[in-house]
Amino acid sequence: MDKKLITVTSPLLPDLHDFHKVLQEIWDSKWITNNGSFHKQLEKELAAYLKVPYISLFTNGTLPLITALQALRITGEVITTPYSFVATTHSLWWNGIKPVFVDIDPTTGNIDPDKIEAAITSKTTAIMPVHVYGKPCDTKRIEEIADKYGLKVIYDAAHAFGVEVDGESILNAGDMSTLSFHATKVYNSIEGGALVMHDERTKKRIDYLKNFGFAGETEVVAPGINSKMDEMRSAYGLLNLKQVDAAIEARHQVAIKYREALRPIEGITFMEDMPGVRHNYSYFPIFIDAEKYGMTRDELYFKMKAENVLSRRYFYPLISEFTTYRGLESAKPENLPNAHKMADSVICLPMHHELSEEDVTRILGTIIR
Ligand code: T4K
Repeated sequence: MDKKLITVTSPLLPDLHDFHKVLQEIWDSKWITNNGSFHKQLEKELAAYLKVPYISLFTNGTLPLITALQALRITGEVITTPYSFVATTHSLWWNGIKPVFVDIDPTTGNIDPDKIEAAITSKTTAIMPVHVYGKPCDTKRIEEIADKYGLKVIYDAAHAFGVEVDGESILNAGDMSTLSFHATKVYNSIEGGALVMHDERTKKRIDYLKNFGFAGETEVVAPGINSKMDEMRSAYGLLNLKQVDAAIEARHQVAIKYREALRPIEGITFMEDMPGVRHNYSYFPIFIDAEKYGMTRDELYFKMKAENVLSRRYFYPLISEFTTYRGLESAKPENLPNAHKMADSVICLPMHHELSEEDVTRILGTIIR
């Protein structure tokens, strides 16, 4: 008999009975989208939970990236990382902006601040770093560079829900930060996302932009888009917010078990917790040194798959390797050695709140021989 399928993630789901109750309220009110009461309440509760001054909800984590670039009127070239999900760079492409890839720091997987300045040209207007796997970027160094050259900074914080450094939300860094509430994330609203900003004026502008640019019944102040979160997802999101801390703690316990078991294994490395950081354990990447481990990354990946353990090679291939981007000068592999090394050696192990002791033992059993 086939072994139970273990997937890389599993969505955090609200109690169905509780969800029915809120659906009944929505049915009774007949207000199902366009800044309804659940939407307003979720914005309020998320801002408090995430310790951010202002937040705007979106339908996914890609549209806030596109909208932030619009709101800040970013043009020309934007410095970014090739080690992310394609949505990061696609948001630039959709705004007619040229992405300029900069290599990553081999310990965190995030853009290497030491390499940013060399990539700045007269056309550079912004930096778009990613807190990959929820590991905080070196926001201080990035801010110094941005200030020196008069650049905006938009953080793709899709993986960084609830991440804090010395008690402060990582989402407060830069000009704006974006979040994804996709089903595969630590916190989900099925599909969903958000944009975090520092002031009320910017929030107002973003709220116009995600509603076609409408500033009133008959006034359109900007060429906006439609990216409004509906009442069903907002209500679902409110229920999930109540259990996200427990889910993060369950993930933490899985990370502890993985680290303990994998530490002695030759040819396998992983990322440690960073001092002063509240991590969210959104992913658990391991890196395979084929020579020392005695098996390539892909051999291990397919071996796990054959045993019904579905890990993922996030983020392989690099964004710079996709046909849309590979012709760019900055996409040349010789410019991105650390990113290539990480992409070629990574496997993200299953990581979610429902993994049992037995599951973890089975996953580790496919790796430890
Ligand atoms: N920026 C960054 C850095 C991102 O990582 C992402 C998204 C974005 C921006 C854009 O945010 P969104 O517009 O997506 O909100 C997934 C997600 O679709 C994507 O949200 C995510 N990053 C990316 C890293 O991963 P896939 O294609 O790998 O997911 P999929 O469908 O293969 O699912 C993975 C596993 O999760 C499945 O094997 C089983 C489990 N699963 C998945 C779904 C959808 C479930 O158990 N239930 C489900 O409903 O892209």
